[in-house]
Amino acid sequence: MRGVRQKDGYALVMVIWAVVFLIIVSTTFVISTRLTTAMTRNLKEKTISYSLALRGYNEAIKYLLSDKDLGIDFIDEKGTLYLDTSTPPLPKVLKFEEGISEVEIIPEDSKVNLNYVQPHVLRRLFQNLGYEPEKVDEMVDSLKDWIDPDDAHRLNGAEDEYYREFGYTAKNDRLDTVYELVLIKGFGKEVVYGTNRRPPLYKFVTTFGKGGVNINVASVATLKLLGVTDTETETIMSFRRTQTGGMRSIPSRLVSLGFTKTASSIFRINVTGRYKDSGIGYNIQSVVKRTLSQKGFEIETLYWREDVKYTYTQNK
Ligand SMILES: [Ca+2]
Ligand SMILES: [Ca+2]
Repeated sequence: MRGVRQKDGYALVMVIWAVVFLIIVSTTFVISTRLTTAMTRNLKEKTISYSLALRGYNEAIKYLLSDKDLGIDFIDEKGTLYLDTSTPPLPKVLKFEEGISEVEIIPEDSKVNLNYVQPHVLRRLFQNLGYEPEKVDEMVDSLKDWIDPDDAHRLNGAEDEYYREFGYTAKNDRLDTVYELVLIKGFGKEVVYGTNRRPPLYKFVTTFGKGGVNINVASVATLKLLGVTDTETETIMSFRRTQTGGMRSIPSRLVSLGFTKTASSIFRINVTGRYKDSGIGYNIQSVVKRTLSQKGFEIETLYWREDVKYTYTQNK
């Protein structure tokens, strides 16, 4: 009798273990099914958002190619880009059946070119951003030393012997991105990204293209930072509002402040595709160079970056 009972007990334990095992397996199955469903949904939303971003990007390129006036590109008070006076601007939000594409086109020569700027223009920019004269000297000299090929530092600049302490050397070449500034003596994160007291430098400078600023696409803030007076700014803005769509020739006083162009060739395209209200945005940042060839315009991609942005998570 005792042997039989032991046998029963053993069977019972086995049954309990089997039940526990089944519960574990089925729960895991439910959880993983839920996860897979969520992942599949995310993937679908991500893919459609990506295609919406690409469609927005293509519209931006098509828009740049539709320019009828090569002598001029201008922005209005709100920062909207116009290629000429007859072509309407590209809408900021393009609507498609599956969702939207938010498109922003920024001429890179609306900003000061760190690689080609004249020292006196750079000096004025730093002064008007509110930096003390000694700091301005340090920033201007250090940037020039960072770029120039030699190893002899300027009075307030820095070369390898200064940077070695931090584990790197001077670049001795042009900057590829504005964020590189944080490596240079006198700059650092506070200058590049701004503080409560000062605006971020990166918004007013670029590393793309060559030469000076386009007088017709510079923002009011940039005009002011480069030393343009309020009266001059009013004149510049009134040109943009009239039939001419900006200045065709630049007064010498404004040329001396760093404004040397009336049309643009390098554009930053910032697009975000959004599948309905999924909360997933696919962002593409690109910089393109537009040149005129015998066949018409040519577009060259200088920079390309993609990011998926999850703005919120919501179970549906
Ligand atoms: Ca144009
Ligand atoms: Ca150097």
